[in-house]
Amino acid sequence: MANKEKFFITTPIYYPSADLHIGHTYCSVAADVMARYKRQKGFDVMFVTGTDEHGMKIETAAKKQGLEPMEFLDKIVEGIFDLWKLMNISYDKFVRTTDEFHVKAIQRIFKALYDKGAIYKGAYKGKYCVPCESFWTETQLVDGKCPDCGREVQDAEEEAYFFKQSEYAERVLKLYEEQPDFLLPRSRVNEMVNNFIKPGLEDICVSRTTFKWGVPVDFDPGHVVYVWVDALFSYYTPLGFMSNDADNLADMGANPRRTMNSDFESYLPADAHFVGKEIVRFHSILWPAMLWALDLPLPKQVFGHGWLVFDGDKMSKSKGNVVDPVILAERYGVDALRFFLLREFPFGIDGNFTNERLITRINSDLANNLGNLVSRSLSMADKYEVDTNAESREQKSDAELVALISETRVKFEEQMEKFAFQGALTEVFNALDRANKYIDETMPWVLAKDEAKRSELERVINTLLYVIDECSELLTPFMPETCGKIKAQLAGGERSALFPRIDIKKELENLAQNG
Ligand code: ME8
Repeated sequence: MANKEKFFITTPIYYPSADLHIGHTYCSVAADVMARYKRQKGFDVMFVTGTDEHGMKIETAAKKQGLEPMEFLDKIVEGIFDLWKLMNISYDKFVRTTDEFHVKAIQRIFKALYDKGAIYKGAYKGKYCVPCESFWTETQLVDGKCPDCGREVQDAEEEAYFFKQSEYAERVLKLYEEQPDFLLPRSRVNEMVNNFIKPGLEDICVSRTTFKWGVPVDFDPGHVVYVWVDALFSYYTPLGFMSNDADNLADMGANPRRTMNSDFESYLPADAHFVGKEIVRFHSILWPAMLWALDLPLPKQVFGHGWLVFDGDKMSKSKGNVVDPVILAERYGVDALRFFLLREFPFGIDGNFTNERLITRINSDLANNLGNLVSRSLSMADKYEVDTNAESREQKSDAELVALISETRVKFEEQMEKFAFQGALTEVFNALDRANKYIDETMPWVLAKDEAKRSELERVINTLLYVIDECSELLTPFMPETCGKIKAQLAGGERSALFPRIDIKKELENLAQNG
């Protein structure tokens, strides 16, 4: 274990202000696929996710329901555990920012930044967007509203601590220049430079006194730490960063992935942070600056993915136009949903979610292409009693398809390393397509009628099983359960259809009737 190459990946820690929707699921599925892919390649993977539980937004949401914040949070977080279990999200650590070890670590981090002179006390005057938990200056507002979400902002003035973000403008620019892959897709770099750095990077207010639901600044009672400082360091605190053994013994609940070990700091820094495009600025400006202030190495990559939109509008808990992943997973299967999310939408740009697209994709790729290939090939192997011993499969296979598979594997990995999930899946499905055509071309049912063609028949069937086996290995990170079933069927297990074809017309009518 000690000598294995490490891979540390994170999702954003989600606001548990309401149940999570398909947009959050999208990011967690992507990170999970990457984590599974790296594990499959032999990496020692650390996959961190969690919940961002402080701030005015949570305080307000709890109050609305007449609950104490913690009561409110526990219920929603329980639902998030269930959602990730349902979706097969193989995270290694789940951090809640209300965890005692995290709170203590954040207090130490805040003090360390203060002691180093990176944080100073001043007075804050400006605008605040409650849903985004973001401060804005007048000049940053768009038509007087929050530039991120377009909602109303409110006046805010208070004594506050500031982080000297302004000092890092040059260094951030140099980072983007010297490490062109630090922030992906590359177009996000221009957004950061033009919207935030060129207009003048300002110091950022990192404490509040107007509400209490946050990590208290222990050396200045009355102040709580700004949620983004609290949240960004939550990537590192569950690995023991700025923690100590006493904190580690803190009760982290019944979830086994919420315990701490001692050598986790060796995973730092992160290899990849997957984040939605609207929070790229925190990850590619504030986060590097705070890490520099503490003389810590930077994450290797930040990937700002697009939004899933519904009828052109961003899904959002507060707008109420959300798609529930639990309903979709129960109706169509977890793997079908996982697959659809990454096959249908290029990870770096927005994608329009519709039920029609989901069903069409399941039918075309999973039922017709993959599912048909597996069932046709296995039933022919059974019917014609072909010896399909896995060890000899490759030698007995058609050279053209063996070469195609090795090319597919190379291209697949190139795409995966760039987090281009759609591109990676396209490679695999092109190969599956080719295998389906190969059946039509070779016509095994004709070969089976002629004893003289027996070895040809065996070659064809072996080739098909070889392609299925190899493609299912590549698809495993995307569809772990389905690929497990394919492996079992290839090994002689019981035959069953993987993805039944959906009657799209009827299904859309059903959905329209049932909302
Ligand atoms: O921003 N499509 O939390 P959050 C795609 N707590 N992604 C979406 C989406 C959609 N429709 N809606 C939301 C926060 N997301 C902070 C993060 S990290 C240190 C702190 C994504 O619950 C969104 O883009 O509002 C973001 O990356 C993530 O869900 C969490 O959003």
